[in-house]
Amino acid sequence: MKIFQNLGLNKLKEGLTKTRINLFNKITEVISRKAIIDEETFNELEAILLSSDLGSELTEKIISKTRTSLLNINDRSLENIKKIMRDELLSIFDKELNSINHSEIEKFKPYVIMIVGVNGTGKTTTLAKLANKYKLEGKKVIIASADTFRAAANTQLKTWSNRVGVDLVEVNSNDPSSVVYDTLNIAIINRYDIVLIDTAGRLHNNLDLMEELHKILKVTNKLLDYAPNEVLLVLDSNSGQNIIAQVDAFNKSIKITGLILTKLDGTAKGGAILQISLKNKLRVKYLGIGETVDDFQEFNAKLFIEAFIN
Ligand SMILES: Nc1nc2c(ncn2[C@@H]2O[C@H](COP(=O)(O)OP(=O)(O)O)[C@@H](O)[C@H]2O)c(=O)[nH]1
Ligand SMILES: [Mg+2]
Repeated sequence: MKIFQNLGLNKLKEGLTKTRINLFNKITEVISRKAIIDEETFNELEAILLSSDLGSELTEKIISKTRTSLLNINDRSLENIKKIMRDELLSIFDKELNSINHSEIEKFKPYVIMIVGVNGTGKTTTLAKLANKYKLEGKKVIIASADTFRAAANTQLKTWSNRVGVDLVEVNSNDPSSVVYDTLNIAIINRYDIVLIDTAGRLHNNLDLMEELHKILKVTNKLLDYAPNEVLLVLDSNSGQNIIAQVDAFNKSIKITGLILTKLDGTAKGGAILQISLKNKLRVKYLGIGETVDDFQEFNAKLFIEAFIN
């Protein structure tokens, strides 16, 4: 277990390499250049945190805490300054957002998860990763291929379902809600544990597409009054501040229950997710750190923040 955790942390660190090197180099540069820590240092630290997309509110809190702590503490080493920043960030998270409640899943059969997000963020890949995770946990998993918008989408999902070894129903329809209807019926009759619904990459300013999401929700709700159990919004970490607009738009239109951040392996701006999660009181549930089904982790604020300001 310990080895596994270390592996996970290393992978996360690897994934956050760009963000970390970016932050680390800049912070080191600012601190070691100065003989004393003065107001200018704090301004520079503030600018560094802002550049990683932490946002002004969160940055302000961290800087203000660092300033007061340093007034009372003699140790002004780089290590200590980073520790103060890390601890403050973590305490904000601990107060606001606790960890995932896994026992919920056992209470529903099937437990229905819908994956949404704009085009290319990694919805289908993430769905495959989730399918793999649940399959490995011994769950009976079925996929609803409700991205009927793109011809290649179903083929992509079919390939994933074969590779992972979970089921996908072929529904001969271009209507996403009828794909969901048929898949859910099969899931109910055959006592599946988990239904994963893939959806089309919708532009968040495209009302027609949002309308389509509503139709899927309606059908789901008609068959199972408690469903969907989760609506997970997939965000590409390369999008930087733009993910704020995406969360706002989706959250306005449908009730998002959690966030998944993908492509952390290729960005220097991992901070935006912390900002968004706090602002919207939305839990980050998983992280995507590569293209294979294993490049997937449950979000752990402590590990994330440690890898972030290392
Ligand atoms: N590096 C990296 N690539 C990813 C990750 N997640 C998805 N991708 C890639 O992003 C591209 C779009 O993914 P896809 O799942 O088809 O996005 P969708 O349009 O939202 O369904 C594909 O090339 C994926 O392999 C990730 O965590 N890291
Ligand atoms: Mg897709």
